[in-house]
Amino acid sequence: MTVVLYWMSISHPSQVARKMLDLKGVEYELVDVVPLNQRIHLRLAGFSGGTVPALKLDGKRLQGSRQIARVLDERWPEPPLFPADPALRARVEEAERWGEEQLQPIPRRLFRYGVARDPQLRERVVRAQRLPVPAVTAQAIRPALEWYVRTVEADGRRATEAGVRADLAALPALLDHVDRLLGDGTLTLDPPNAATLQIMVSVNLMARFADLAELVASHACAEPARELFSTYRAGLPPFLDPEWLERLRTSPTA
Ligand SMILES: N[C@@H](CCC(=O)N[C@@H](CS)C(=O)NCC(=O)O)C(=O)O
Repeated sequence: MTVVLYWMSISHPSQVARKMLDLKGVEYELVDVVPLNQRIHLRLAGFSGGTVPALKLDGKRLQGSRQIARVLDERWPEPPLFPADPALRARVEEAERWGEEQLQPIPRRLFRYGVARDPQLRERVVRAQRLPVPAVTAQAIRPALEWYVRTVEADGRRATEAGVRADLAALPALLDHVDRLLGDGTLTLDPPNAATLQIMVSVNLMARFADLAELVASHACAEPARELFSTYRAGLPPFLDPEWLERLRTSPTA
């Protein structure tokens, strides 16, 4: 049996896939995909899609954190990522889908907006990723970043100013929803289910963005998110317009 995870350490759905393998106690090989090279690298490795996480399992190729969750749970049932009770399972699956479609795109979009618009942030990220000749690389990747800025995510938004401002406006209510899912037991912590992992990784990443740290810390989900993904290091210094953040602080749901 061979298990190979194609991942990027900065990618939050990649962190979910790795965490699931670790929880199941599966031995696996890790392949680091260089950021912005996903499409080429994964096609060369025989995958049909161009995103991480991607998993080779006994010759089968799987992509997407939700698909990977299901296949791993079938193959290694303990500890379970989904509850056995059908009604409970439906709740967890719905929360997981919500986490992937509504929450997961937000930190990715803010990140893309920041690195596309802020040259200093871009160079800092390039250095942190140990890409060669950082100053030159930071310039060279601009066209690719512009392409990603225009990409429409599952929630219909792009990494433009309008998209990012819509994210900031939506975020307090989304984090309140995470707290409710924790409070009503949909998101379990011991063991964490697939929805917990899918959602908490995004909460964790947003807490590591200096601009959002205060907002996230004011929610109950901040603590379990930090504990679950304590080794995930992908922070960003402030890069958003302080005026937008001021509105976030004074918005009625914040
Ligand atoms: N919803 C997918 C998202 C995967 C995804 O978009 N991964 C990003 C990194 S966080 C990626 O590889 N993007 C490359 C691209 O879209 O070309 C999942 O949960 O696996």
